[in-house]
Amino acid sequence: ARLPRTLTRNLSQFDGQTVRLQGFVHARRDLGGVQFVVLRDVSGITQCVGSGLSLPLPESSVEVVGKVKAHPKAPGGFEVQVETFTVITAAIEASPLEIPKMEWNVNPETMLDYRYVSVRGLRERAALKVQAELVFAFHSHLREQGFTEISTPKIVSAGAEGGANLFKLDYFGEQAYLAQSPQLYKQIMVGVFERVYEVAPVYRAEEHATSRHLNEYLSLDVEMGFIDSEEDVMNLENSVLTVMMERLKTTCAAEFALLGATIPEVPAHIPRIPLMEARALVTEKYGHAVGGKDLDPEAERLLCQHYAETEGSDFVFVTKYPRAARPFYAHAEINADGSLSPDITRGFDLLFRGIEITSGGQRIHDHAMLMDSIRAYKMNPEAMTGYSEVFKFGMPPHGGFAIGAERLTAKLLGIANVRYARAFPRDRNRLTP
Ligand code: AMO
Repeated sequence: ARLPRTLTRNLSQFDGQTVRLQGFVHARRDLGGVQFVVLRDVSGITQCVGSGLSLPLPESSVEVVGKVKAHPKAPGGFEVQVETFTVITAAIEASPLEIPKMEWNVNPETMLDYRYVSVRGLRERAALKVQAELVFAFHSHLREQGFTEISTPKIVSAGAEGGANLFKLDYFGEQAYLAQSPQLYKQIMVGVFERVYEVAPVYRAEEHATSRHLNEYLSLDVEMGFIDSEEDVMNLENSVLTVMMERLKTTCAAEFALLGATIPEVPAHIPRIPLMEARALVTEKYGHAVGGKDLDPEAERLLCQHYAETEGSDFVFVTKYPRAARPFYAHAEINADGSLSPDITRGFDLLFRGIEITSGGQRIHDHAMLMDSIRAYKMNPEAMTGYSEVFKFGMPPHGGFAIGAERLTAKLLGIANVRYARAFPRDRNRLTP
């Protein structure tokens, strides 16, 4: 009978026994009398040693049957002494990139030009594995908390976040757009399931090339009904992040070791600071004059430095955003006397290791208030009826947030550009592969 396939990761359980491995030729060396093949499978790499082997080109897929032997110098501490070596599918030409030699900072454009093979690199796939585990934990914790997964349209008739960064699309002669966010639909779905989430790509026509912007990114969206305030939403994000980091500890230790990165501790209560205080702190402590109405990238970096140094936290919530820096659906701050603030909202951002990874907040749920806001933002109320009408039908107080998956992944692993936290990034100059 044919031996079952063994993953390279499990070799230590088979010391002295014969195993069957399948994978790709990661590297190879022919010393004449003896040949070495480093075999890469989904779980890691293993050195295989044989004699009289005719070695196929790197990246060929192969099968090795042989005996496992402890070998302190081999990756993983074991090697396989080849008995039979079978080429499953031979590579028909040399790979344009030498997979074992790749680094993110080596020739980045070439890496992306040949992304269909460069994603096979150990570091490259480690980032994608970490992201997959983050998404898994996001699903599992939210399901446990009574959330239902939804799927909202990515072809839409209007933008949710305003601004000019909408991709236009011809929809059978009608003007349509690619969704910037599931925002309006996730709010509507609170009326159905009360607690909802979505994991899906969204689209932003950002013209500029920065290390934090993609034109297509994975948005981890949450919306939750029957809240008291945005504090409930921040508490939920606090616990989601805790579960996500715990998941990484049990599933991605090797990936973090490979990249020399550390999994952060999520404080039981992530520090929270109102935006205006954050701006003042950065100016007073670091002498940085903050431009605009929000935090600029340098202010985000300095604020994170402050909380890392003073509270040992890699995370900080910036709360109570001014109206001028928030979209029309943001709920106004409710003053102590019950009146609504004209210029402060219940919107927040979450910063992590120097950059914004989340926006969120409480939303307007009162129909009249919503219509006022739509008009105040100079939006066309007629174009919004597919959304605004539902607020005539008992929408409860609600709020939510969205995490940019690539930003979180990149910051966790110390990857300098979000493009390398996505398998096939779309940026200003890149539509293939
Ligand atoms: P916002 O527009 O702030 O909020 O986006 C939420 C998060 O998405 C990530 N992000 C990006 N990542 C990569 N490339 C981009 N171009 C990009 N733009 C944004 C960031 C950001 O924090 N509807 C609200 C969310 C909500 O309130 O629920 C929204 O979309 O990590």
